[in-house]
Amino acid sequence: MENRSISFTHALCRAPAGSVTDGLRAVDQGDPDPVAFAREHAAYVAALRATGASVTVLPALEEFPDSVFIEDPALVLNGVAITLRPGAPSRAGEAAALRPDLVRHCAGVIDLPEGAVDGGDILCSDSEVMVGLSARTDRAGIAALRPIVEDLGYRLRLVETPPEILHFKTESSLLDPETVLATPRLAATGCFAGYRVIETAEGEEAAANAVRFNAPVFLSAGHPRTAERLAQTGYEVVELETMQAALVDGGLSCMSLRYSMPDGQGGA
Ligand code: CIR
Repeated sequence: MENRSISFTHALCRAPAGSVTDGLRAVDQGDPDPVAFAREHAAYVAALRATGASVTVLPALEEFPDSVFIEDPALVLNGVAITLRPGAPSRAGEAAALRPDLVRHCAGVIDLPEGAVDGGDILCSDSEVMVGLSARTDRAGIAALRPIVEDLGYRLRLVETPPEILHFKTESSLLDPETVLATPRLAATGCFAGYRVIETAEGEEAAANAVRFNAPVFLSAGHPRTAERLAQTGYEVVELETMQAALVDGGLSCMSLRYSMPDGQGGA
């Protein structure tokens, strides 16, 4: 399917749990407020739906404080779900908890057999799946993922995530099949050779975790110069609040699993 990396018929989201106050974070800047988080999340879901996609919101999982970040335990390619192996011990059980929903909604489910891979380290274009080595994603996981991805018709490319970055996609996102939005520090590694790269404006690095979902690019609010750059390049920019997610190192891409199903399938 053309533009399969930016055109989606479906998304799965998970409501934030009250326990999101215990979510993992590199630097403590205070706990998120579950009520405000739920409000931000509802606006996010509404924005995805406004593009015409069918969006299912799964119930909160109190036993997994970070489970609102549903991108990390799975990846869906060509309608087929791959359960991943989140690298943080407190998140390891999220893939098994999500699996029955993937069976219900997707064309098939394949389990990553070994290693560690977080979905936040995976950036997909139409033809390739870039997977960033990180504190959460290891070589064994990437090696196990490679044949699965290749069977689904993509190339897999291992890339390095600079050590101070949580996930590869914390500092990058796909704007269209040939264009990436990235922080200058990630772009400087050269990992996006062959892509057009638009860099976030100085001091607006947190804008790099954007989401192209059908027509719009969803951008974290409060990054006006990056928003302007994207608008001037011709993208339809829609800003969304991410203050609560940011307190636990989350952003826009982390809060949905985006995929497409042939007419009449999926979204059960
Ligand atoms: C974690 O550390 O796992 C969560 N607090 C944040 C996960 C963000 N997910 C993502 O970037 N894909």
